[in-house]
Amino acid sequence: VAIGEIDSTIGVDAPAFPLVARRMEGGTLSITCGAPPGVTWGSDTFVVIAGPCAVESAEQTMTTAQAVQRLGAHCLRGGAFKPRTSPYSFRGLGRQGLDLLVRARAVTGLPVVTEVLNVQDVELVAGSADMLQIGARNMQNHSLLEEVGRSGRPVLLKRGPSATIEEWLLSAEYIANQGNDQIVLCERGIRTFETSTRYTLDLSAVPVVRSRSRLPIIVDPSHAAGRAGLVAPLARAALAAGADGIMIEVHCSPGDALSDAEQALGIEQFAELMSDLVRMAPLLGRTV
Ligand SMILES: [Mn+2]
Repeated sequence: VAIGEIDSTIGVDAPAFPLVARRMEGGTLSITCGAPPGVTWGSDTFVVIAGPCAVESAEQTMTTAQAVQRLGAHCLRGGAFKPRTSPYSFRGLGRQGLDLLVRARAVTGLPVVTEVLNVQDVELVAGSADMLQIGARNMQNHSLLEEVGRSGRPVLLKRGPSATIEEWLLSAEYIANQGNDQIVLCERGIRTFETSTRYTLDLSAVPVVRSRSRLPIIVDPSHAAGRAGLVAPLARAALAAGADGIMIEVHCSPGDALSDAEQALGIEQFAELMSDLVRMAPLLGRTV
């Protein structure tokens, strides 16, 4: 079975989530972000989004952005507004962080993917970002989903760590229901009994979503694994499983990262991963 080909259950989910369900015809939706020609998911390209967990400074953002661009990443990630488990952790630079991302885009040409945390910031973040990320904690924040739906910007919708695939697709339906079907799904690990990884990466979500939804799906191995040493094998597995891309945390100096330091790849590690992906992709009918 070729990548993107689907089984005979095709179309059965249409009543539950008619706008995002897999249809009899049409295949996977193409979702594009950035200035034309832009970056497209749902094509032969295995799209790599890379960058720091958080925007911390001008130098850290620019150095990391230029490095991932040089190594072949397609989009830049970086959090300006950070949801943190503890209110005392670094919570991002806010507006100033958005400005740094815009400067990094101007220099590298990479479209910017960044998280929006609440309804009142959607307009502000949409003014800077090429793609709005809905984080795992907000997957069922329905007023936020509707607001990004109305924004018209492409949306990266992460799976909640305790959400079923069906609940995730229903959340996507909330966005599409506002007239915006420019949605890319992102598997980022689910909560299980296993403690040796931060979360358990549910790679089966890739073929399951492929069979049930017409939206592209990518994988975030960084937050699932929680440790840098596990990121590359899981990223390679995502490509092999048929994902449309990955999102990877990369930092110019991982030991100094203000958030998610344990899982950030250094520039050298990211270079090795990109080289692996470039060599693997043609076997799977993809290019990186
Ligand atoms: Mn992070």
